[in-house]
Amino acid sequence: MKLDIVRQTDLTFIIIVGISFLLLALVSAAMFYFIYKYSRKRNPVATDITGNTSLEILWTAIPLVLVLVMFFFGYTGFKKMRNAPADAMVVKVTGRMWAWSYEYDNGAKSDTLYVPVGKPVKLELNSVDVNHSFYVPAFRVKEDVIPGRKNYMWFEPNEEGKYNVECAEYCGLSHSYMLSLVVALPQERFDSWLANAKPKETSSDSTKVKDTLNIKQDSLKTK
Ligand SMILES: [Cu+2]
Repeated sequence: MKLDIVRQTDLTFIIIVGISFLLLALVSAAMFYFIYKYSRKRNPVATDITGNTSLEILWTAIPLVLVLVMFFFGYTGFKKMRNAPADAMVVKVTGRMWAWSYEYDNGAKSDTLYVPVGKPVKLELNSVDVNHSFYVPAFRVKEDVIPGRKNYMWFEPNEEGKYNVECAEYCGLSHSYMLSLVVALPQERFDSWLANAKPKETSSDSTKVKDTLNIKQDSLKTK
């Protein structure tokens, strides 16, 4: 089953793209019709066209309704995305060049985000260096992660599985490697994972990679 926010985001997208295509078709059809009707061959002397009040009203009213429809879907979806349920589980997310790390309320740390299925999760987003953007395409959520500024997002996975996390804000040399995973587990399996998870730094491998990259970055700076 699709998540509420996923359904609403996709619907909003389809409505806006649908309206755009409809307008493209109408404008193109009118253009070709006028090219035909008012070509020099059929209409050698330019026709003097003056205002048309009912047309003016029509092409003001219809776009107004269309814009209000788009605003309605956009705003109701946005409001849902910005209002995390009060009982959400809070996880602190830290973005750095070039990895994500997660900290749970018992102090456990990981570089994969483990969450229980069927429970809202609120992520508190923070960056220690430059601007990043936390993006989980499967849940249709994306938020800027800015140093010195608190930001948040929430979602509620309703199916067990692995979901990609990407950085959606170009943040330096290895931006494209700034990938991670959301792993949604059944509640009991999540509980036992959390109970066994130790407060530790992200895995030594990724630290090693980061160190090499930092050296490269530093040597670039000195040039
Ligand atoms: Cu980034």
